Amino acid sequence: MKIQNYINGEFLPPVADRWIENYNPAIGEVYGQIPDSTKEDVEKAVEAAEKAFPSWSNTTLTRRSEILSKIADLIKEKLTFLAESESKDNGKPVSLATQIDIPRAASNFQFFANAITQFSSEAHESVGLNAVNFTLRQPIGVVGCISPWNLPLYLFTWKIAPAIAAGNCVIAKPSEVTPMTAYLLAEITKDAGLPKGVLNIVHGLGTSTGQAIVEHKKIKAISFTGGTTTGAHIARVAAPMFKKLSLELGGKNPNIIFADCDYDKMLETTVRSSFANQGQICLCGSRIFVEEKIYEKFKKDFVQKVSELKVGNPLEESTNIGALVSKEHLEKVKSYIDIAENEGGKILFGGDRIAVKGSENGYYLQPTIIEVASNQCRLNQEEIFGPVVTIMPFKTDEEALQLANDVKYGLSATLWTNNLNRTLQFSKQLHVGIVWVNTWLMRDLRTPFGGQKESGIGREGGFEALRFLQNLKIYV
Ligand code: TXE
Repeated sequence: MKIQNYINGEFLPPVADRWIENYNPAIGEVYGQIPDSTKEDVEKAVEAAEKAFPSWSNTTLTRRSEILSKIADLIKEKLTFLAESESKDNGKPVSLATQIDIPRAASNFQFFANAITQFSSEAHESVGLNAVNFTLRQPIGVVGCISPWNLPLYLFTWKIAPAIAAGNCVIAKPSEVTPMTAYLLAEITKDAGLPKGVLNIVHGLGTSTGQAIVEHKKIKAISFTGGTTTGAHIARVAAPMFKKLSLELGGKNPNIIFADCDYDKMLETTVRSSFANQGQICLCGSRIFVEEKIYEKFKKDFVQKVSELKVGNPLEESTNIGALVSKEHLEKVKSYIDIAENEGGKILFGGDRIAVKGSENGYYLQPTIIEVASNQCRLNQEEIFGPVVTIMPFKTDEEALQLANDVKYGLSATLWTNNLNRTLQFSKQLHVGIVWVNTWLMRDLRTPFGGQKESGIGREGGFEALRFLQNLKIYV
């Protein structure tokens, strides 16, 4: 199957007629091709977006909202097909795609369909001066959305929905590793009546197609989610053009467990926060710190629970852990297990590839738990982004806080305790964008999302996304 670019409302092959192979990670085989787009394709997309902008930015909020709602409805109607397509493209369990990824993609559109009707410019009366100051928020123009492979449609729509709701026209590039659901979304937006040129989807490699988007002078803002190294590169390219940037990058999140927590809930949630989506979520709690008093018990119980997880064909409902996204990524994750062995880490569970019956060439890895002696080891300092977690004990609150913050990333943290004072202290002092207390991965779509330190800059979600995607002007 050949995926096409979607430019100016039409499905088009890449100008240079070059193609990239698309793999099904569950079986390790090519099942399609995607455009290897060049600058010329991006140029065509920008022309279409520029042409569509005057009309789209003047389209009433009611109409924009209707179209976004319709897109949400169509995603829901096609839930099963989209979930199966996502699972095949990415290797994630179809159950996860059905319960989380695809419903969230629909919610992203529905949320911004509503939010845009409640979003407003502001006016401030200068009392006594006989003047009113208007703070006008206007769409930027053509914006770029670049998304990763871990939550393909979920993160693609997380960027596109607010961008078009805010009145912009979009050049979007999904990850070349997982292009399928973005391709399917194009048809959906067409059926929902989104005018041609408002959303243009250009497929291809990061270093060529993505680079062309970031370099294009007429693309005034970039919303990017991906690796920290790529984010730093994008910032360097975009800075001389003074583009607006929102960068949601990597994480190496602490999961801090105190003896006074609700143990059973903590254990069950920690299995999820460690291995959901094969550990390929920037919010996974990959560094587990456990209060010494319960360390040995936790170790035993955690290993037991994790050993019960079923690694297997992602299309089987009973599968807990599917395939990693690509061969390259599997090798990268596996290399960290080798590093652990050299660094003196002790593998408590897992560490090996798995040959799943009937899919022996798929990219499967056992969920892996490694006990480390120091937070300074590479395993605790670098983002592995796979089904690998480390554990180590701590004695005091001060030590736990120090360990949690002693890393270059600052995306999220999870805290397990029933002590209110400790909760308040940690929530204030953790250097992260989101702290979960006695829960994980729960977030109201109205809240601003993003990280500190090398986890990125800017906030997306709720009105923050709309603020980022509009320009401000004051007139008096
Ligand atoms: O991501 P990239 P990769 C982390 C994770 C992973 C590592 C590398 O640790 O192992 O990053 O993954 C596009 N200009 N995360 O290499 O390269 C690319 O095509 C413009 C964390 O797959 O950052 C894709 O669409 N675009 C993360 C997107 O950027 C470029 C999710 C992300 O790819 C580009 C994914 C360029 N020069 C990986 N180079 C998270 N925070 O959730 C690449 N791209």
